[in-house]
Amino acid sequence: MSYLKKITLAITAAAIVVGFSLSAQAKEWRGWNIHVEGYPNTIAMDKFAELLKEKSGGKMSVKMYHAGTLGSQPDAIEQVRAGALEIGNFNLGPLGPIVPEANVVSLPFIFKDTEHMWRVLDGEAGEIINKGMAKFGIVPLAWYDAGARSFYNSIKPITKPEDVTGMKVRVMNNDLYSGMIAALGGNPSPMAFAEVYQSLKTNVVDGAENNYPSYESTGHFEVAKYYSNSQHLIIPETLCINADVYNALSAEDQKILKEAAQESAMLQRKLWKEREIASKKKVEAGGSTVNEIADKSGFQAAMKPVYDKYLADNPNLKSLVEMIQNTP
Ligand code: GTR
Repeated sequence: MSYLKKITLAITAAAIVVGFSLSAQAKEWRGWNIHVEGYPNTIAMDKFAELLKEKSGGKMSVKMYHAGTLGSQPDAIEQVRAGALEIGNFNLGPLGPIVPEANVVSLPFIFKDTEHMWRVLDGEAGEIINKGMAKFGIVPLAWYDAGARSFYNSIKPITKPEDVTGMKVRVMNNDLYSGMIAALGGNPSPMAFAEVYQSLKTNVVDGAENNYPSYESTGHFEVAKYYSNSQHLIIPETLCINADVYNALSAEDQKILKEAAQESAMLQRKLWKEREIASKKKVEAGGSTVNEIADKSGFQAAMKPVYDKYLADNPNLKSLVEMIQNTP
């Protein structure tokens, strides 16, 4: 073989190898997260990215954008649905207005406690919620813990429903939450997470509601000192992917993806339990007054209009509500 022919062959072979590996290498996905460094979800999402790369031998990879740098949660949900972003860690609260099945978890007091929520999500009701999300372009991969949400404000401890009367309370964008505050006689103020600190500080709102880790990590405890353990909402969060991206993967890659997500969720749930305790300690040390509400029955009874509205809007989901209520 002539020298020239050898060179030509070598170049052709190299080009084939380069071309092959380029086509086999998928583009790097982008993942949205609202939480800051050190938050359980942030650590767990980074773990997910690491596991995904490792388990797929670099074939699947995702770069995480934390602290809401890619925009607000409602916007990010739309972006994942449209495929402008591939991965997200979403609270089911802001997903609810899009996916009626997923909105069931935003009915106040629907879960008895976090363990009850896991039993529901692992059962038939969880399947219905999953399918609901898939219909709207989002495939859930694993569930993250977000504890229970309680009220906090800058005026006084809340012990009974009437204490909320007249208060301006920030809620996430979801009519069920606005209905919940209105049912207690308060003024709901839907607003993005990133705006809450300033709004509390400047008394644009009197209060808000969230779990201990978010009350602490955002610094809300510095500007709204009364945290009242109403635990009116227990909302799970999903680590999820755009449906088209998911459906284009091989069965083997889908399995790897789910495994990485499940492992990250196990880590998140462990870190969550630790962070709940640490955050409570931190806000108390920072001067917050925490009060328990031994009898929540008044708050629960006041939620009837919220349930009535949800069922009137979604008569087909009555059985889902009952299924959750009847899950032991
Ligand atoms: C947090 C939750 C966020 C966001 C936030 C909020 O607990 O993890 O995804 O929903 O609450 O209140 O907007």
